[in-house]
Amino acid sequence: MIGKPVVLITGAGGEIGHGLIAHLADAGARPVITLDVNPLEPSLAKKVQREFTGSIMDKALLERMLSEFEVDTVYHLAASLSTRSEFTPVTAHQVNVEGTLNLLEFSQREAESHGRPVTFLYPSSIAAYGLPDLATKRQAGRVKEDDFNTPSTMYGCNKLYCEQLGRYYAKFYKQLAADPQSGRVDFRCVRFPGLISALTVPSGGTSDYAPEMIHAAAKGEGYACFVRPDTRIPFMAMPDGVEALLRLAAAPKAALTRTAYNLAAFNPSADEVRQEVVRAFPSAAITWQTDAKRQGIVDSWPEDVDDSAARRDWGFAPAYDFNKAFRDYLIPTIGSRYGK
Ligand code: AKB
Repeated sequence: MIGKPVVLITGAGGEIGHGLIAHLADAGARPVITLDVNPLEPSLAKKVQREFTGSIMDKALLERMLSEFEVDTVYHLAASLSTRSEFTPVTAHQVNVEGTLNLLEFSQREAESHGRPVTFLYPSSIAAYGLPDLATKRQAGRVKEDDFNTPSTMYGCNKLYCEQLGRYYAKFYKQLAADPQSGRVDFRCVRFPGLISALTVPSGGTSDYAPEMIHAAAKGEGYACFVRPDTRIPFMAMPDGVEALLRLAAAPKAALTRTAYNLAAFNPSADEVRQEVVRAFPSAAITWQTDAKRQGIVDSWPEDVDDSAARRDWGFAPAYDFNKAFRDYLIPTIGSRYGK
């Protein structure tokens, strides 16, 4: 198989992977190989050149992939999200940090053996922030990348550290060696807000209340929202998330002034999401049942982020604002998904 460079997507069966595989397959330019702990849905599997079912912790499997494929781009999407990670912090650290280290090392070795850099796309998160209290959150406004980097969750700590790990591989890897090997991994990272997909329902996250509310209403099911109505964090429609990854991957390296970029699109309160859902699905039965602990996590995330660096350096420009996301993406796509 060595010969034609391929794109590797880890965690390919997850929310972002769905959109990314479809996009890369439709573009047809690059063969895609995938790694996920679960087999891909048949509709996705037929779009990829080779599907590996296994763990990012399995070094023997990564070794096999290294020997069989020339990978020049990695989308490392596999992760344990914020709510799930709080129940099993050590496992979360293994998956989110050790797993990422395995993929960075895999990329370094791919780059060394093929003599050109591997572009490594990494989705970090607004969970990398930790605002100390609600008053600070409300005053902070659009938070910049380097402010409030004091996360309160295992997932947030993992994401923030892996941003630094990627920067280390890109700029300082083995800096004391006789023949330093940095720059082989071209690490590029976005800090995603909560993502809302019409095609998949997330699991294990804490921003999940918005997508869960929408999908429940589309299915005709009631939903008890686990955060207060005034809760506000940034969100983005999934097609903009996928487009951002592709655009950052394609950006000229010389244009990039950072390794980690904030992204933002819209930031409704939970009640504004409810109002929009009720407008689309008038029989939606949404109630409020605050889970104080999960609320504490969401309250530590910013109300909004400053994404001016992404807009300036690589032309990030989300197509969907709040109304358009509902009108042109979520409602038509979710409606047909559940036969409404
Ligand atoms: C989560 O809720 O854990 C994720 C995230 C904000 O990164 N959706």
